[in-house]
Amino acid sequence: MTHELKTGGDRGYLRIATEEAFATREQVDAFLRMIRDGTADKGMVSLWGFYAQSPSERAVQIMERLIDLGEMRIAAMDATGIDKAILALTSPGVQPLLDVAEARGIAARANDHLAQACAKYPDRFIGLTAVAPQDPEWSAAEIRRGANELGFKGVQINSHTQGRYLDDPAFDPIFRALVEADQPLYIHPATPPDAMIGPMLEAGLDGAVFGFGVETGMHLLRLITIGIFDRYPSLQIMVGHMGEALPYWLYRLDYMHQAGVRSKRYERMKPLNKTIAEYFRSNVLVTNSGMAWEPAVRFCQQVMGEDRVMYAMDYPYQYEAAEVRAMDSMDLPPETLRKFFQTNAERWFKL
Ligand code: 1DF
Ligand code: MN
Repeated sequence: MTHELKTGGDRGYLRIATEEAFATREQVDAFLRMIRDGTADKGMVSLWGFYAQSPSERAVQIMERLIDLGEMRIAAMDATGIDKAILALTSPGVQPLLDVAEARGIAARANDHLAQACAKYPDRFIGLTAVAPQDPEWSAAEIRRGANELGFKGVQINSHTQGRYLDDPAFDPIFRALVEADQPLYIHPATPPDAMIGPMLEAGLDGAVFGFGVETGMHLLRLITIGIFDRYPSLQIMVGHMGEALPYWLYRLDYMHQAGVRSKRYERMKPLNKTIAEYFRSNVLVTNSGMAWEPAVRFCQQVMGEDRVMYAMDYPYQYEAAEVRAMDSMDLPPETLRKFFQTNAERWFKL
């Protein structure tokens, strides 16, 4: 597994990486200010207290790579054979900001900045719209601006917003705008809110190692069980990290969910039009960000269908040439590999 990594499709497919992060200086400065003035939640202190302040090689290199949307990133993509990157403002976006006007401003300027980079490298960069869910109506308008004026191909929300989840009816304008624009929502992880993070934090398990996935998987389950896809049957929701473990749980989720519905144990748990597993085959898309692991890729393809599993690198957090080679070398038919790396992303992001 030491083949050369080239862009241009020498292996029969382009590589489109679908969960790639950038940051803006003012975003990180806002995080740092919140860490210093005591308004940051525990997760931000843990995550951005590390990346924005640690002198470790990992933190310093990731900060430098996050801020760059120019030649350094293009060179990194060239070196690992990544033809196109689908870029989004890094987690948690502007969602923890308490000053809503500041949150809107930083998100809008990040969107403008990303649009400029996409215009400069139109064959390499594709943008996702950043929003400030603290203001759902503004976010809906920004989704329309992203789709209609900036050329963006979807929207990224970094899980909870100050402990609030998207199944709260207050966020409905965001879903209406998504469906109207016919664009997918990528629910990217964030550190768990203070109400959830305690036992994870004390064990060092709050971040990408585990807490991210648990919290984001729960977020998607909250949306499914409230009936989001019955309300919006055309909506497509993407999650990374091989579905944040939910595909592996589907049998038990459906069994226990149906048992809960029948027994009327919870007021909130209502009958749905489909099983949870069926929604995974009609409305959920997964990427393999952070999970360059053939058994997990094949399992998700088997459970969800091979049209619903896409490649992601998660640059700069997991910039590993060996992982690209491992995914190239999966024991899959050429057409399935092409769907994984290229054509599923083209289809679902409408590239
Ligand atoms: C990390 C990983 C950070 C991912 C991220 O955004 C992120 C990390 C702040 O390793 O701390 O997007 N990730 O998706 O795996
Ligand atoms: Mn990520």
